[in-house]
Amino acid sequence: MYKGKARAYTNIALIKYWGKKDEALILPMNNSLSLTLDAFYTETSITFAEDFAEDRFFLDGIEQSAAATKKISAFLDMIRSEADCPLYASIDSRNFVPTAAGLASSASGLAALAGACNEALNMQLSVEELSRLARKGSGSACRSIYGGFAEWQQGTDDTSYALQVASDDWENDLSMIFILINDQEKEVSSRDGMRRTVETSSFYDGWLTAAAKDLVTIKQAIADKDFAALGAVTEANALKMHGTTLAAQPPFTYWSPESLRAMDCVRHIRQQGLPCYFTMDAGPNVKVLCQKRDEQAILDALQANFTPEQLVLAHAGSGLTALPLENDVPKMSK
Ligand code: 2P0
Repeated sequence: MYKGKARAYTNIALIKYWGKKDEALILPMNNSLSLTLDAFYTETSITFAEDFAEDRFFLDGIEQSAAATKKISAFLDMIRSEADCPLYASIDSRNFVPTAAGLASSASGLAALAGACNEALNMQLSVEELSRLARKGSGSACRSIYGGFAEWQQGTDDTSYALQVASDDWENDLSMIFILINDQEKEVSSRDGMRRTVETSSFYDGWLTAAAKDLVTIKQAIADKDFAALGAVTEANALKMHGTTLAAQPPFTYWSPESLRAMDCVRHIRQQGLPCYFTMDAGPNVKVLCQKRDEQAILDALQANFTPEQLVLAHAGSGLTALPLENDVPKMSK
């Protein structure tokens, strides 16, 4: 029996990953850049054992469906082959989220699973190798290997992984406030949404051109520690990503009326002189990027429009961490 445990924090892309050039390998159409956050994380333990007859996957203590387990098994098959381990596994994954707001993240989940396997099977992977492995489970997971800012470089199967973006710890001056809009299951999953957009959106070429330019702009903003430039390009990039969905066939959007209200609110607060900028992912929640020194004033302003339960404050989080095991179970020997 081999056992390992790891924790990974979720990340929010400031320059979005939106579209795959290879669905099976999870290779993206564009580079993306994210900030890892401390508010949401996943802890996963995995046990590989001789007497297991199949893989079993428990999320927050509840055994998951055959379909969900199959996805995890496909990921584990790749690891079993790389680590030369034929054993089935039991996975116990716990999502730590402040409310039941539908924010469980495949990024933290797959990064934590990659980390737990690395521990259990004593794979001794470098951070780049861990990032590459996590990518094959879920694209955005490759960025959660790192704390702070990370850039996922498109690459090929061997070279597509994230790297740390040096920032001289500037991320510790930043905050992100989540405005939780609803916890409904989304109508179009990010996987389906990306595919439909790549295949049918007449705005997609424009997205690719813009994302490449936005990446250059944001890296300069990080190097200069220029918050206004960072925020402006973050907000503009999210709007461009969401623009592509309106030109897809059939068209769709992740925005709800409440999302629009939140975006207006952020613009209004900014016009009042408090620098803050929004971003959105494949769902209706709005995330507000600001500087730590302004976070309380911005929270106060948001509280005029949203309930305290809807607002969750986050700061920069750390990278993938191996966790000690509860009892003394050996790792696989190298
Ligand atoms: C991102 N999103 O960069 C973008 C922005 C959603 C919008 O990465 O298919 O769960 O597993 O690679 O990583 C969400 O997609 O998708 C995502 P898969 P993933 O954060």
